[in-house]
Amino acid sequence: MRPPLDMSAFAELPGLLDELAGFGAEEGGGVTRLLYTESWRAAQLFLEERMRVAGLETRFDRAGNLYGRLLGADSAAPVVLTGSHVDTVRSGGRYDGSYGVVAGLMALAALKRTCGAPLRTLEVVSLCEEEGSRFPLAYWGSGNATGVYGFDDGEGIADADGITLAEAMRTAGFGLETQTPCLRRDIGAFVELHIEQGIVLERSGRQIGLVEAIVGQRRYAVTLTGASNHAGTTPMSMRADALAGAVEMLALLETRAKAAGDPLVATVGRLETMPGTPNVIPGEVRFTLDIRHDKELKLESFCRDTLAAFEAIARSRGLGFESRCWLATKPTQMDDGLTGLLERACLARANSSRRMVSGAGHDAQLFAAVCPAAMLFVPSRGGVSHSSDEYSTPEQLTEGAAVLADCLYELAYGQEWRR
Ligand code: HGY
Ligand code: MN
Ligand code: MN
Repeated sequence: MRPPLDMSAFAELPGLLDELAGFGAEEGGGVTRLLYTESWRAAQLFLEERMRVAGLETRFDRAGNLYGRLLGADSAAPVVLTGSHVDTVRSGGRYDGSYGVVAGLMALAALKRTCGAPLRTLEVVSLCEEEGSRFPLAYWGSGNATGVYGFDDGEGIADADGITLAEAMRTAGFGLETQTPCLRRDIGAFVELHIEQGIVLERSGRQIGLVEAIVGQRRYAVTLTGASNHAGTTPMSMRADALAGAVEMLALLETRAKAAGDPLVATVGRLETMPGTPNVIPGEVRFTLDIRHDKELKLESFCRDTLAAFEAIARSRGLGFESRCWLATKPTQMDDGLTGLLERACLARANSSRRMVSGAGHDAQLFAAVCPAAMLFVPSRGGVSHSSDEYSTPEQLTEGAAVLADCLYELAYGQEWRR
């Protein structure tokens, strides 16, 4: 496998990521770029301009997914797609998602400059709402592209301020009948480059992670209903304290998750108490659950038994209990053939690599249902992500981009179609 590009093709990559991080940048160094907000829209327009300057054909689909295309000689052949997302978690880092979009953009630009038009069309995509950090739904962009979501699925979904996804989409200039439909039936392969967001590569001293599988995950919205009452005059024996119930549940969740052992993880990322006043017993508590495992049956049984235990706690305290699952993705295998191609690209560049499971969810999970999909990782310093401390070195970022470009070259310029 002859690498078509040398590393100098990606020299600008770290700088471009820093520029992109300017959209939604916060004082403390984090980035908050939520779907359909002004900073998200500005980031997409910035990328569209960079794609256009690189000589790619650009287009948005109706959801706001941004594509850059390098048309292939055989326009009927399946499209080779790379990309990721530029929406972030609140106060997130500058590499999660953005790295795969910018590296993909630079790989297509460099392949165009160096190798001309490909045999098969090559595209890079910046997908919408991978995180699910503004709306209670994740993978909105890749879900629309792969048919998991229909366009009306955005109705009735609202953010914390009560703005619906459909309204926000229209405010950002998308969601119009006249715009390009989202569903793609022409994708032959999807390869996503991403930071690892974990500590495995750093601990094992490897440069590239070859993802064999991505964990399954369930996300829930839980509501506990008790009775708001006076903090001074209500005896402890007469309370229906929703927060005390939540505290007991969260302690049990941690005990159960530790007892289940790795790779099961369970997280309560958000908890709100109402009315949230120091001298009022909380009458209502809402919290989120994020539970993951790489085995579907174990994930299913842990969620089922944990929610049953929560209901028992609620009953014992005279609390109302309601849980709604708003995200359920199954553990997903990546394509062996594509992963082997990535492995050979690492060997050709003498990059050390290792196969691994991803504890983070990714858009590649959605594409894997409709075409061969693969992922490669570069190390995250200290395994930190979803934080302003998220960091990968310029060498790590450019090494990953070069291996991605090698793989895209084989798939789009190679004589025979590799699966
Ligand atoms: O939460 C995740 O797994 C990913 O960062 N969306
Ligand atoms: Mn993320
Ligand atoms: Mn991500």
